[in-house]
Amino acid sequence: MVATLLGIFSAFSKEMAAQRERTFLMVKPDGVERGLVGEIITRLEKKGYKLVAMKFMKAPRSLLEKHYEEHKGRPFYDGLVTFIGSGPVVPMVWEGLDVVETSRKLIGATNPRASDPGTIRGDYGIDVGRNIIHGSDKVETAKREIALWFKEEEQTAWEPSLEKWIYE
Ligand code: DAT
Ligand code: MG
Repeated sequence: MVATLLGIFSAFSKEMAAQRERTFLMVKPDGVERGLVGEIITRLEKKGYKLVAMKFMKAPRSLLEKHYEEHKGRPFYDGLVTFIGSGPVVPMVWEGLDVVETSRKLIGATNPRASDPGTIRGDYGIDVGRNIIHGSDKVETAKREIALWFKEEEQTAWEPSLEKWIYE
């Protein structure tokens, strides 16, 4: 009986762990210049998400063109790619239950003027072209973006000791 219950619990835990998807988040050059890297990481850590990978780098244009390929042809595309390549960025991979959708809520709407107060863009931004942070919009997009920015071996598997206080 106990063994059966443990078995069910273990299967359930594994299922929960499997649902802990990953997303790609990146502090943009304006966020770096404005000293918001620490604040942004703090918000994600305090929420309970797990940091899996992080870099500090100036991104080559070829990488940014791939990253933003869905926007190719839009009027803001060239300016966007040039701006994101103009200074250092902090690309990161974060993991957690429903992290893709929920981190987008923490980030706020694309236009910071339409972002709710309490969100990163709502608290720190004004202009759509200076909206501080990027976040993947879907699980599929996250997979593509993570693979674009990080090698498999740069994504660190670890079990934070606080997990049992974050997940039931
Ligand atoms: P998001 O970053 O919220 O996913 P998006 O994918 O539609 O938004 O656009 C990518 C980035 O391009 C966005 O963060 C800022 C810039 N951008 C979007 N729409 C814009 C516009 N109308 N004018 C200037 N920049 C824009
Ligand atoms: Mg987007």
